[in-house]
Amino acid sequence: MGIINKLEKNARLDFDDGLKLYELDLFTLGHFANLRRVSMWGKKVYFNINRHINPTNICKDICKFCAFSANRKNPNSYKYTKEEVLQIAEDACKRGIKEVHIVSAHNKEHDLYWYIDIFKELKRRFPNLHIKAFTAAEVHFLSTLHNLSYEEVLDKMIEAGVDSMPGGGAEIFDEKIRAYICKGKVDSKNWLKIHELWHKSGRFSNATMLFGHVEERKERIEHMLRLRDVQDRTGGFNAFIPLVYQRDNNYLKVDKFLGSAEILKTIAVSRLILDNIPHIKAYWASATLSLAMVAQEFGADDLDGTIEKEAIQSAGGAKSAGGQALKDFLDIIVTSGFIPVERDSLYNELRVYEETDCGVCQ
Ligand code: V47
Repeated sequence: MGIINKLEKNARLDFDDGLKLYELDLFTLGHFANLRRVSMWGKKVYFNINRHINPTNICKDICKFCAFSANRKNPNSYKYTKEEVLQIAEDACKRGIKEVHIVSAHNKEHDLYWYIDIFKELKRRFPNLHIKAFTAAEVHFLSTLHNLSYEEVLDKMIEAGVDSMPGGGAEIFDEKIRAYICKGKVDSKNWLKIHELWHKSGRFSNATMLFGHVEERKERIEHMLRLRDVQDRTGGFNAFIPLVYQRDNNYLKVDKFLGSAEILKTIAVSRLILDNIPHIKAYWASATLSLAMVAQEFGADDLDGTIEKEAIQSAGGAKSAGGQALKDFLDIIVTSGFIPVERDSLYNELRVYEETDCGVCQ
């Protein structure tokens, strides 16, 4: 069956189909991805009101693509105290944030019990605050540090009040590329295993893919297919987040850099291949807000959140350090012909905005 035929029949796509999708012209591909997106979410664009907290940038690993961790290119190392993390969260809660997204560098001075104290205290003070914490790479690091199984680390996270896991640390699953860009980090099998175990405990997580560096289309497709396999078994991934590689201040030498068309194609391909993951997030901090908004016509249905302070993409050159004002989300969503929907971390709808709620319409 030809690729267009398969798309028209909503047939499940395989690896070769993924390559063929990329060969389609941007608008044909976008048309099919948008049909799929509209059939699932209509004209809704999801976002949440959240705060990112990165307690330290002192890392035992040196991922070549990472500009956030302290190294020769980023001499500004930092390490928050527990009280500082709690204070940041408390201030953010006063401003109405509903989720803290806590991820960190791999630093043995901030061990599992250091974080557990923070999670427990956060839940004590703010029982309704959603704690999204620890990438699978951190779970792997902490399990090695304490000689605990993954299950034991995950159980301790649950006991301390962690609600969901973010999708970071996935990078690109291809092991040859991993060995080159992030040697020493959790391998792809274990990244997937940790999420599968988390899902089996009845909880949800997200999955990222870092693209636009040394990988090729075939590795992106393989990455998506491996996620789809896990999702067939667990149903625990809420969102797929293709992260656009930021090129500044790191050790990865990349001559070519991706144009918008390839970014949009990758988002569209992910919508079509990942037929079992409900949401595709065009992460504004890595794609820019305007391209993330265009991506809503190419399969994405989510922008991520207001973030308040963004440290990872911005270290690599993105203009995301100060987060995003809610008003800007609302205005750009409405002027693009979509409906802004504030969601919680698990995609329950909290508020569907009417045009008259938004500054642009007043
Ligand atoms: O895992 C590091 C990536 C990720 C660079 O789950 C880079 O909802 C681009 O995972 N260029 C952390 N990306 C961010 C992340 C995330 C973000 C938003 C929402 C969610 C979610 C997860 O950032 C890391 C790594 O893959 N990263 N360096 C860079 N130069």
